[in-house]
Amino acid sequence: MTPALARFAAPLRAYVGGVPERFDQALQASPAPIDVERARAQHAAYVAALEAAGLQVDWIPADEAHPDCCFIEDTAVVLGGRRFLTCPGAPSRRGEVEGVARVLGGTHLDGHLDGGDVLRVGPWLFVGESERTDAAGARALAEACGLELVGVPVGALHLKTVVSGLDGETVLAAPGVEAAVFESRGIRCLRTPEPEGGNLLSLGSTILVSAAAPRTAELLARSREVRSLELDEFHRADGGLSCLSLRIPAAGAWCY
Ligand code: CIR
Repeated sequence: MTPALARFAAPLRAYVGGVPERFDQALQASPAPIDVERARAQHAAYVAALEAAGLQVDWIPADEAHPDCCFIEDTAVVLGGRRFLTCPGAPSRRGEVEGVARVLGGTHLDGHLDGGDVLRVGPWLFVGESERTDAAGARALAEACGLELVGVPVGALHLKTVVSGLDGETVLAAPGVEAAVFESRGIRCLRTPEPEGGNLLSLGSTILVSAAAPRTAELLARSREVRSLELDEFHRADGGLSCLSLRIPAAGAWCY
């Protein structure tokens, strides 16, 4: 099937990465102490929420050489029934890909790209022009999966730090994100009042929202079942809901 014709559907499966002992040495924009045991408890609740939403969860063991390895979304992209392995923008994270490749398989992409910068909506591949993703990485992925590349300037770590997909034609964006790039393509762009609300996970009838974004949860709870999760240990390492898993759609479908 032409990738652009795939339908939107909730993910069926997800890969998660174990939280390593050295997670307290993960990359951070602003240094803040991380409690690894508490992070593991928050991660367990996250996995339980994925399972409660009906996803089959498969684990990739923690890689003790790489403190950021639980942010598995950045190391691979699954699109159009194909699995792509990235070369993450941060040099210290590039070694994470080997462990993911052993379980997932897939094709290595040229250039640098973090999965957190990739948001597919219908026939478009929105890719954050962040400090982690370069033009070669974005182009390599778009060409390999046959989708139209739309570069999005990003003032955050990743595109999906501030924009998430809600359904097949709607995204939710944090303050400061230019809505025109989506709206000019017929994609509805809802606004969240909170920066932390920009990263959420839409899993069919359930939406996972960070407990750091209560107003976003309230807004979405008007029409969907919302679960709030405590993720502050991951927020301290600049991560959120999407980066902790790699979601796999059904054959012929795409998901967030
Ligand atoms: C990093 O700086 O790479 C990690 N500490 C956080 C990665 C978060 N990933 C994501 O939002 N997709």
